[in-house]
Amino acid sequence: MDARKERLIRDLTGIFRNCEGNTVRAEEAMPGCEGLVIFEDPIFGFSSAADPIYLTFKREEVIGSNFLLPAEWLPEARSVISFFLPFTEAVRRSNRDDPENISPAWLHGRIEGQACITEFTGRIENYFRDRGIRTCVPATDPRFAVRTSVLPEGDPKGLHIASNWSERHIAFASGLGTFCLSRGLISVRGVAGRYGSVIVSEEIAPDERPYSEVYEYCSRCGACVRRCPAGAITLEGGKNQTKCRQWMDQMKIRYSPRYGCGKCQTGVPCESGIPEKGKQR
Ligand code: B12
Ligand code: SF4
Ligand code: SF4
Repeated sequence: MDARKERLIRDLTGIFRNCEGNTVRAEEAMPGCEGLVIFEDPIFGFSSAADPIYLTFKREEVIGSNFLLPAEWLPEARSVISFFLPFTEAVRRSNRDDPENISPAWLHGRIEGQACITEFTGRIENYFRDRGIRTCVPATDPRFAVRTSVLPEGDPKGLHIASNWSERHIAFASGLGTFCLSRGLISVRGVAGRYGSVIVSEEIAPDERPYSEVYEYCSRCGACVRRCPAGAITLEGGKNQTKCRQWMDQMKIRYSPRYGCGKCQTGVPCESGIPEKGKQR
């Protein structure tokens, strides 16, 4: 890796370590969660804004025509920085045992964890802007939108839910990991965590994608099928969006003002690493 990129990764990691939102504050903490650290250090992946893979995301079977290319978000776009923030062992462990109830730490990971990502991407933007480089964070851009369409009757996926900037697809393009049966993106640090990204006008050497297949890292062990309380995942059909979303709507009522689930991402062989093929948890 070139020295410039190494220094950039060191700087960005340092920026993350200064994010106050990575620790749950007393005034927002659910019982037992005060001082909880949500994420471990990020891992990064880089891609060229002109990578032809981004054009393929406009195909309806991948994301759809609503997907906006990096240059549609930021006309001067040169590179895309994608990152994965693995949940700490404390967050992951908390959601493993109870098959139906979502742990307070996981709920914090969903809500305060996303707020921490917003803080992190905001600080990354300041870092680049101080150096005269233009940036865009689609996740916090007013143009960000999610489109939902009903698939033809009999399609096991139920709905096609597609945002105009899908963090998992960006991470896939940037060499961070591949999709899996439960539809998460498995990185070398597993599936339990969250993704984010920043588009910049600076040229940064892209990373290679160390895979060739969309679902390469998934062992198809079926553990997520057994874990899902909504019966939303099958080995034959993958994840049914309608069932998952309906379950999530119930969780919004049960845990208001928070929500979340992630049973398919904890207590499974892909929780914190690439699963070994042929092994069950
Ligand atoms: C809408 C949404 C939801 C919806 C729909 C989920 C979904 N999978 O689309 C609901 C409410 C159900 C949901 C639930 C959850 N979500 Co959600 N959600 C999103 C959101 C906002 C947009 C998703 C999106 O745009 N999908 C786009 C569609 C097209 O994706 P897709 O259908 O899965 O894509 C398939 C096709 O592209 C196909 N394909 C076909 N041909 C080809 C060719 C190529 C080259 C490729 C690459 C792919 C491909 O492969 C893909 C996988 O099957 C993202 C944030 C973001 N902006 O990205 C978070 C996000 C996906 N959610 C996330 C999480 C963590 C969750 C939950 C665990 C909730 C929680 N925190 O407790 C659950 C997990 C559900 C699950 N098993 O996936 C994380 C995923 C982290 C990870 N490790 O993968 C994200 C990325 C948020 C984040 N910032 O990290 N979510
Ligand atoms: S639990 Fe097994 S089948 Fe499910 S996503 Fe992980 S590796 Fe794939
Ligand atoms: S988030 Fe929950 S309901 Fe949705 S697929 Fe995963 S385990 Fe099932």
